[in-house]
Amino acid sequence: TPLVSTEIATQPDTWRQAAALAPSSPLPRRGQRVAVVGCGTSWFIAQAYAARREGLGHGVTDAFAASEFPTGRDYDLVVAISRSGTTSEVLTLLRKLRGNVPTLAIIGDPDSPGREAADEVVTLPFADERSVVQTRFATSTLSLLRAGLGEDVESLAAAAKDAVRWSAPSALLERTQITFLGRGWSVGLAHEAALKCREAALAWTESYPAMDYRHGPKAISDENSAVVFLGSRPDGLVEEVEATGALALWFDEDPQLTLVRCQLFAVAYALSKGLDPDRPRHLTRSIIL
Ligand code: F1P
Repeated sequence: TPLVSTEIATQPDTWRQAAALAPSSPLPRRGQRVAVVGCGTSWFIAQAYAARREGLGHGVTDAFAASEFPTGRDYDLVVAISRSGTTSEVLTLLRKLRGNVPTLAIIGDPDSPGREAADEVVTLPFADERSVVQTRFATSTLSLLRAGLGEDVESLAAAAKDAVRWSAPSALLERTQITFLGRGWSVGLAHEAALKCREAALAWTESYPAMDYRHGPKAISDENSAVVFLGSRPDGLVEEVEATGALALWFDEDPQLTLVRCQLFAVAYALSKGLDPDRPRHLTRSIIL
């Protein structure tokens, strides 16, 4: 069994543990202007949280790739997400912000330099993975942050039972091009789902806000494609996807659960191609420049 499969399966538990830290953690407070940064998976989780926090009326929340943070903007708090706590762009940004803007780092490895680089730190060592590919650290970070918004992570973890046992249908595994679509806070999760399949299965995947699919991406769609929706699907879009010959898939559930299904799909897709999902080509656990 690949390591990543075990890490995916333990998710409901690591979500609970992460959410339990929320009351005692220095998370963004209602009304604060917040920026959230990260690289790769951590950036996509930042995007999802930013849209969720703002959507729930907790205040202006922006997300940036750590390398592209617009210094000079006025934020009350910058939250950096990094499993390794060693990613260069994240550490460089935190050190640059020191003394100018309060910072909080959410990291997996408590002994990493990320701990000293930020003013405040929350560590989730129980969610850290041995795989290069991130799964439960990402969703556990999101669970911590969602708990900080007053969301019911306990119910979400209980509802994850079906998602963690899901097997991707063979009709999906047979497709060679997969597009993930989201709306609102699930756009970031769609990007993360697409990245998972690129990393684990070296697959051709794309991801967009669902409405934007019509504005160009649709041109590549045919009977070799599949389109997976995370979150609600705009009226008529499923029919439009199916008319191209592509397979359309969606689930009536919290999009964080659909992300778990996408992680499982990425692993199954890798195995079906004879690839080792624990050892993606050209990748390392973190990028240190
Ligand atoms: C960020 C990251 C991962 C990616 C790859 C390289 O790491 O971009 O998301 O999958 O392994 O590193 P981190 O800053 O969260 O440790």
